Amino acid sequence: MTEYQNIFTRVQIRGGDDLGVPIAAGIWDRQREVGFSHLLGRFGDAQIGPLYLGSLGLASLFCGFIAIEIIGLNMLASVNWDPQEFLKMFFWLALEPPLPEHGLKILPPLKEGGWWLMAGFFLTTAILLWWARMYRRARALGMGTHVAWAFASAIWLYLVLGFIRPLLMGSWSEGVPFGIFPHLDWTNNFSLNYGNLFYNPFHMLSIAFLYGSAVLFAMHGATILAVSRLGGEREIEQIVDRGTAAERAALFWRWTMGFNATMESIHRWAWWFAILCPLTGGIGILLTGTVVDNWFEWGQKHGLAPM
Ligand code: 07D
Ligand code: 07D
Repeated sequence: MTEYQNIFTRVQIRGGDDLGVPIAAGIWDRQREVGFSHLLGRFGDAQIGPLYLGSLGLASLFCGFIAIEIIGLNMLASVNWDPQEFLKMFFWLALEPPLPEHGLKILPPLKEGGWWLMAGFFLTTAILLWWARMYRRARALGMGTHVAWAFASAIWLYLVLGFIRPLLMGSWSEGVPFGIFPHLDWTNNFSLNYGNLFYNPFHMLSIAFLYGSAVLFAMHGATILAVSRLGGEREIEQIVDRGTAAERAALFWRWTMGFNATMESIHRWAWWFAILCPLTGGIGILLTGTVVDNWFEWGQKHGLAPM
C-alpha cells in the first residue's frame, strides 16, 4: 500500500486495508476493521484503525474520566451549578490544592483540598497507565521504547510540580491548581515568590531546549519537505546511498552552516532536545524553595545578577 502524503500532495493514494505487521500475540483482536477519511488524509495517513485499546488503555481512560469529572463538577459547584455561568467562566474556574494548614494530610476536608488530592490521584494514575500502555505497545511491535521515555520526561516535570516538590516542602498547598488561567497565575506567582525564575539556570536550560526543539523541528521539517520531490522522506533507504535527496539535503547544510546532521542523528538531536526541556525544568523546580529561596539573590551571589 502506498502510504506517503505531504502538504504538496494533492492526490490521495488508496491501497487496500493495511492491518500492520503480523504479530504472534494477536494484538489486533479487538479491532480488525479499518476506515478511510479524505480529510485526515490531507494531514496524515487517510487510514483510520486498527485501534487497540487493551486493559491498560481502558483503565487509563477510566481514571482520566474520574479526574475530569471531579475537576469539572467542582468547577460547576463553584458557580452554583449554573451551566451558563460555567461556560462563560470556564477559563477562570479552578480546583485549588489543599490549604496550607493541612500540610501533607492524605484526606483534608473535601472542600479544602480533598477533591484536588483525589483528582490528582486519578489524573496521575491515568497518566502512568497511559505510559505503561505506550511502553507495552512499542514492545509488542518490536519497536524501541523511545516514545515512552520521551513521555516519561514530561511526566517527570508533572510529578515534580504536583507531587515530589510538595512532598519535599511538606505541604500539598505547594501544588498547581487545576484550571486554565489559575495554573498560569500559579506559574507567575511561583516566579515572583522565589525571586524571579529567570535567574534559575535550569529554567534557562529548559528554555534553551524548548527554543532549540522549535528550531530543530523547523530545520528538519523544512529540509525533508524541500527534498521530498526527490524522495527525501524515504530516509532509511537514503541513509547509505549516494546521489540521493538525503545527500543533497546534507550538502545544503554543509554549504550554509558548515556542518550537517545525518538522516539518523537528526532524530537523536530532536529527541534529546525535547527530552531535556522538561528534564532540566523539573530539576529547576525541584531546587526552588528546597535548596534556593530566591533566585535573584542566588544570581547576585554567583555573578548572574547585578548587586
Ligand atoms: C499542543 C499537545 C496537545 C495538548 C493540549 C493540552 C488539557 C487541560 C483541563 C480545564 C503543548 C490539553 C489540555 C488536558 C484541560 C482542565 C482542568 C501540547 C500540545 C492542547 N499545562 N501552561 C497551556 C497543561 C503547566 C503554562 C495550554 C497541562 C505548568 C503557560 C493547556 C499541564 C506550567 C501556558 C495547558 C500543564 C504551565 C500554558 C496549552 C500538566 C509550567 C500557556 C498547552 C498536566 C510548565 C498555555 C491558557 C499546550 C495557555 C498553556 C495544559 C502544566 C505553564 C491548557 C495538561 C504548571 C505559561 N497549558 N503549565 O499546547 O494557553 O501544550 O494557557 O502539567 O500560555 Mg500549562
Ligand atoms: C507541563 C509537562 C507535564 C505534561 C504532561 C502531559 C495530559 C492530557 C490531553 C492531548 C511543558 C499531561 C497530559 C494531562 C493531554 C490530550 C487530549 C511540559 C509539561 C505530563 N518561561 N516557568 C518553563 C519560558 C517565565 C515558570 C518551561 C519562557 C516567567 C514556572 C519552559 C519564558 C515566569 C515554570 C519555560 C518564561 C515563569 C516554568 C516548561 C519567557 C512566569 C515551570 C517546559 C520568554 C511569569 C517550568 C524550570 C515544558 C519549568 C517552566 C519557558 C518565563 C515561571 C522552558 C520561554 C519568568 C513556575 N518555562 N516563566 O516542557 O520547568 O513545559 O521551569 O518569558 O514549572 Mg517559564
